[in-house]
Amino acid sequence: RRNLPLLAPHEVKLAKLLLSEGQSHLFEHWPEPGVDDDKKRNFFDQVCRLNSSYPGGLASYIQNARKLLADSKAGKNPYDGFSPSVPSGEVLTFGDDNFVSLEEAGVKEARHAAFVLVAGGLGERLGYKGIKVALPRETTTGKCFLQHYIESILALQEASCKLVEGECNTKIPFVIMTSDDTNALTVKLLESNSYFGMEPSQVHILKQEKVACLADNDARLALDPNDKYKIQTKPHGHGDVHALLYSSGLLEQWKSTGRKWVLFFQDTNGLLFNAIPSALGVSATKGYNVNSLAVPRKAKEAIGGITKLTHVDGRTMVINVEYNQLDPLLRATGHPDGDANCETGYSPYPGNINQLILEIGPYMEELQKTHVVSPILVLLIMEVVLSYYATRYTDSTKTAFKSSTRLECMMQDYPKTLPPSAKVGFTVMDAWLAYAPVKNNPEDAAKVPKGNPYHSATSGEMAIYRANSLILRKAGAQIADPVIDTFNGQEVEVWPRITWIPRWGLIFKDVKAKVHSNSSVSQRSALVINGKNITIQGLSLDGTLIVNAKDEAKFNVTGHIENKGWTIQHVDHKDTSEKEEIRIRGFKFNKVEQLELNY
Ligand code: UGB
Repeated sequence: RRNLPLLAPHEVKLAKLLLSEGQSHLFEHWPEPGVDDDKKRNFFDQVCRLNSSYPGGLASYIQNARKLLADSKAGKNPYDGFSPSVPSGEVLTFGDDNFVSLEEAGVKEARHAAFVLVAGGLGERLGYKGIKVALPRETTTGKCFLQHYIESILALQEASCKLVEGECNTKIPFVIMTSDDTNALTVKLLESNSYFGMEPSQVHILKQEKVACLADNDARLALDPNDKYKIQTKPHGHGDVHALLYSSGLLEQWKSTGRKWVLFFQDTNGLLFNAIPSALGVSATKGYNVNSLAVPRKAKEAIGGITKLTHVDGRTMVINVEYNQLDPLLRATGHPDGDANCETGYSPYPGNINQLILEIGPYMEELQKTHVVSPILVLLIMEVVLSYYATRYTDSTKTAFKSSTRLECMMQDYPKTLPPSAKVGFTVMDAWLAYAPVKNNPEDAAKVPKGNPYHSATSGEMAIYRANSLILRKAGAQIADPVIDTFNGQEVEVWPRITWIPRWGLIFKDVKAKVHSNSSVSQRSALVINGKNITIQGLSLDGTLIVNAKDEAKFNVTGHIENKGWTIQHVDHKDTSEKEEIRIRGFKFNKVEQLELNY
């Protein structure tokens, strides 16, 4: 009180709140009134924001934190009473009849969907300075992730609308959750590129707020190391998306206009839209309230494992167990090898790729119910696990943290709030088709155990070429085998650099209809298909070919095309003369010669 300047009534209230929650240390270093008064007022502005952005306010945040930190210190197992077993789900095989009919069912449903991209994360593991959605998905065309996502949603919208008799004006809503770390750059990227062809009214930005960091087990708030009048803050995890969708009114609006599905996805998976149509088809045909996408998982891979948990009282749930918790859980429940591969060479627990499809009706009802009972219940249920995830101690006494911690919540924990009657399922697809995130920096990627995926910019781009080559092969074309090369210390397969716009090859049936088996592409080739109605018949490509056809223009690519093409040049990740987005992938193209056809 001695050090406080004259405060407004709401500031007095906040000061009292902090003091009653054991936070007097925040004021201890404050000089007498008259000194730094502006900074002190700014401090209260920040406290006010932190107080209003967390359900139940700061007091609730601090109390939750204290409880979770005590549990963590006591080594309480978040899965106490549960034993894990391998769940059963839908396992799809790319290109077979079941897959093709699920894709068609998914496209039909797409006009009733809304897409939600969680893109508030800092990308600490990648260490890239910009926002991750602005990174090129591949550098043959240089199109960024966000452009690819938007073009994919628009292609789905167009294809889905075509299936409706009469007029269809559906505009699939697209939500991007940002944070203070990503918001301005995301908005700028959209605005400076005319929303990549999407109508601006289709795009909704929801910004998540950060939460206060915690300095010790008493949940004393941490001060910013660079500013003693500021509380240090960090993102609260992707789980914020549920509360934001609910409180923004978007869910209500979607439900009242007949939308049926919400699809959540992450910032840098360039293969994701290969999996969306069939997975949505699974949700629709199986009537799943929740459908998580999964891929075969290598033991110890940094993706969560989808696990069936059975409680001693008989309750069961199918849920993601985060990658750092699966091993201890297995060891504690009679599996001495912990998180290990089985005879297939993979972990028996499918890997969660954090692509969720929720049925809007039950989702909305659940959030409404939980909101009415207690606005913080959803968060609480989801946060229980996360204090374990975020807190690292300096030693076994568990008194000091390696760095300040905070509560976090994860979007895939949503099913934990559901009653046992909910229809929760998952769909497994091949990783080559569905999952190639860009999460790890070159140094860390190079240390990944041999055989496990790198999840780097290098592997993320090479995975696109591999997937597209394999899809064309399945469609009958002769695509040359890859060569093995090493970039930034990572050994990868280098397939022909084949890319296409989503309108060209949204589902396998489209690709099959446009590619004839008498076509071939050599390993050193690059092929860019940039037009909806381009067909490939009798093409023999050995070099670089870019085909552009406007709008609905029909164009058949044929004949033998040979040129010097684009060679691949190695780039060292430490070579600062190259742009960061090139350095992190470890290669660039030397565009020696190409043929560009415009129609
Ligand atoms: N994100 C936010 O929008 N806000 C935040 O506060 C934090 C993140 P990471 P993570 O698919 O490989 C997840 O950091 O959390 C966004 C799953 O939990 O890339 O380590 C962020 O922008 C895990 O089970 O991943 O691990 C990004 O788009 C596993 O499935 C997304 O959230 C793993 O992803 C994910 O953030 C995976």
